[in-house]
Amino acid sequence: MRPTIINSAVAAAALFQGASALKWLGINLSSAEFGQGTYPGTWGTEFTFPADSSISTLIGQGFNIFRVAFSMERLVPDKLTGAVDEAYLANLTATVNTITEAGASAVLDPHNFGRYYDNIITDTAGFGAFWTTLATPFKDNKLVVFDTNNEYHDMDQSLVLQLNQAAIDAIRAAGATSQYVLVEGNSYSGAWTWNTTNDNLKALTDSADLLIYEMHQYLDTDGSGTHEACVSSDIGVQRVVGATEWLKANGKIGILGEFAGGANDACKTAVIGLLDHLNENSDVWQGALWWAAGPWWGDYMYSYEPPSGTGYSAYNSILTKYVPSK
Ligand SMILES: *[C@@H]1O[C@H](CO)[C@@H](O)[C@H](O)[C@H]1NC(C)=O
Ligand SMILES: *[C@@H]1O[C@H](CO)[C@@H](O)[C@H](O)[C@H]1NC(C)=O
Ligand SMILES: CC(=O)N[C@H]1CO[C@H](CO)[C@@H](O)[C@@H]1O
Repeated sequence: MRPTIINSAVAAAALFQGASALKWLGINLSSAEFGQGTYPGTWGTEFTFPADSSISTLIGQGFNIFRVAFSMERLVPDKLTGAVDEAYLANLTATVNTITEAGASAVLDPHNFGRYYDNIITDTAGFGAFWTTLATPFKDNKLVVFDTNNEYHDMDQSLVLQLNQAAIDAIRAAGATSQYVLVEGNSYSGAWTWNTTNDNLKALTDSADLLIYEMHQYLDTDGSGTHEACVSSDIGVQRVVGATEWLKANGKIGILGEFAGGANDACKTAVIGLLDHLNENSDVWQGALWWAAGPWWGDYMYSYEPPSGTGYSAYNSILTKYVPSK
């Protein structure tokens, strides 16, 4: 670790005074969706579930929302309208309960990119049926948040609207009427292209009026989150201002469901700028979630797994400045 870098980042973060205005600050928990393409795969080999001890560590630091990635193919192996795999659901439920019993919110994230067994989901009724199956066991847990799907991409834009709407309607019909629903957009739900790509999603309706637009944003050159370097030290703000304006113009609420930066000075400054911007615009931004913790990330550049993940080591002193006050 290079102390000068840490110190400059902390000094910049210290410009932010007072309590965070964000409702949520949290971490993605990624592992139950590992082994993509190998279904169902074997627990302990292709996939595993997040470690309760890591969740407790992060909650102890003030993080209050966790996005739990899992795979639709493991939850509902036969077909969208089929029955759940009870063992996988039990493990998912155990992770959710660890989070919510500690008072934090748990986002159920079918990490499927709008696809099921690699085929774009076009059966909107079947997608609704999947959501009836998933929402029903969680309908009474108010700290559960439903995320319709991770990162739709390369899909017909009206299909993305219809899939989101089918999910919302099924969740509400299942009796889950007091939980938030996160909708995602096409083009990997990117904040930087939201205002041009996903403008049609402003037409989504929710009988419970608890919709939040979930966008993702990485700060590397192609916005993919696959490079350690960030484009510039103010790229965080640059990439989300258009989305902030879109939310305001359309009277919508947003959450940054995935973001990250490499363990370097430019990225740290960009992340601080990004979080400051979200915090200053907390009338439309509810929070943000780092990508990602999980037991199997190893030396992955963004790993937020305590106690020694690269992202955790580099960013925890920054992110904890933005956790909501209790
Ligand atoms: C669920 O977790 C247990 C360990 O707690 C493991 O033995 C089992 O194989 C898991 N099953 C699935 C389907 O995830
Ligand atoms: C969309 O957002 C970008 C920034 O992300 C901004 O430069 C552009 O002017 C916006 N376009 C519209 C149509 O609002
Ligand atoms: C940016 C990033 O890490 N994206 C990952 C999201 O999760 C899937 C599945 O775990 C990975 O394949 C992506 O690379």
